[in-house]
Amino acid sequence: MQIQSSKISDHNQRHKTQHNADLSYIYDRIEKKGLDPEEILQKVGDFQVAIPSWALGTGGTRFGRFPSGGEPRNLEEKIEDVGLLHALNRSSGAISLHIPWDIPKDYIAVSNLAKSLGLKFDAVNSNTFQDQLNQGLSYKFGSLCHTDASIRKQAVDHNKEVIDHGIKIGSKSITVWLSDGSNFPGQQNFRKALSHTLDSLREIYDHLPDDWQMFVEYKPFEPNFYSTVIPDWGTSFLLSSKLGLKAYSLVDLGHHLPNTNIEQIVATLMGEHKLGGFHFNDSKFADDDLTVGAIKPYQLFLIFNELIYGMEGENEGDPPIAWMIDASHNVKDPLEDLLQSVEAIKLSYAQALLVDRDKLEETRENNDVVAAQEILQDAYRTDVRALLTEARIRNAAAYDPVGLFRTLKLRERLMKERGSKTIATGL
Ligand code: RM4
Ligand code: MN
Ligand code: MN
Repeated sequence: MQIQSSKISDHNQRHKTQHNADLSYIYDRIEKKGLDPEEILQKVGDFQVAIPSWALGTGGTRFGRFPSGGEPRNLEEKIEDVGLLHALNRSSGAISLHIPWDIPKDYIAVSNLAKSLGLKFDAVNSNTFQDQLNQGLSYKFGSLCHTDASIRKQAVDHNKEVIDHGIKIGSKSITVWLSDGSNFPGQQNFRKALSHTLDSLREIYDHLPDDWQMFVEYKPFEPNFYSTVIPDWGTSFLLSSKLGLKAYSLVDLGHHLPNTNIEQIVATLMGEHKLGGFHFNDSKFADDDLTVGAIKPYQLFLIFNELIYGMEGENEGDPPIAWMIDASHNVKDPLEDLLQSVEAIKLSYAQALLVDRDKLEETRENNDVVAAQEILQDAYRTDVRALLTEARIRNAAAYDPVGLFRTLKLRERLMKERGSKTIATGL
């Protein structure tokens, strides 16, 4: 299913007067700050966030799942869903596949479908946290870290296959997230587990084409609760440094214990030129996978403040960071939730672009704590929504993506087309 472009332009036309009034406010604010609104608009319009193929269906917890209908039944329909998002916001121009949940059957057909919707293929993801039907050996006690060399080999081979699938669709990176770890003290030899993991990752790394990157994701707990083999940014950094120039750390916002200073982690990794991937979500506790910006929008702004400091400074020559949403939608419509997440990411990005960096540095040099806070909060409290809207309108996307999704009854149409009992593969 696709949206007719006239539906979008009619919708935009209806909101034109209101939008123009809102836009003049923000243009004024930006100019008063001595910045160029057009330049900021361009950056905001260009910012693209990949959508994971596993976030298009309803997520669940171990207690249950409440699908709302019309979920994509196969990879093609997942790509079509991301196409809908991208048509509405022109900011979700990539999809990230999880293997084996989404193995393309016909690479050319899948590539052509994506291209026709303006989509690229982002990082491919391997899965050694579940046992698949017909799989020889079990990952119950780990994969790349396993005590048994034949299980490690099976997991390494799977990652190599994931790279091979990615090559065929034009991906340029693989994300490795491991659930490996232990549930009880004494269960695992920490040092052996880490060293097996490094050796296994080395074999996968050797399989990477020259123009590929590997992202090493970390997570402090779940599904293992006593220890995980790659629990934190430091361990991820250690591994990516040992692996080589094509390996980077990946920050998933939900993979931190409560109150961790994630912006500082971002600053440190960027200082080492080792931040390669980013998974956005929000949380109250840890890997809650909630809508981006739903709970801690100021933290997201502070993270963007560090990202921009790097991207517009010493990290300018680094490969672009792979931005992705990694969220789950237990009670919301997945597509509406994703639209909200993309909006929240771009709002924080735009607000952080408004920070007067020279002045901020000056206040820091002078240890003027109050003035430093004023500068950050002045940017954070600026209402930049009309700027995002303007960027969308210029890119032929919708004035109000969620509003139009509802007016056009897209979910109802998807339910009619696909049925109300469909369940997408994923978690
Ligand atoms: C993990 C992690 C990975 C994602 C899986 C589905 O918690 O965030 O990035 O691949 O979930
Ligand atoms: Mn993640
Ligand atoms: Mn996660």
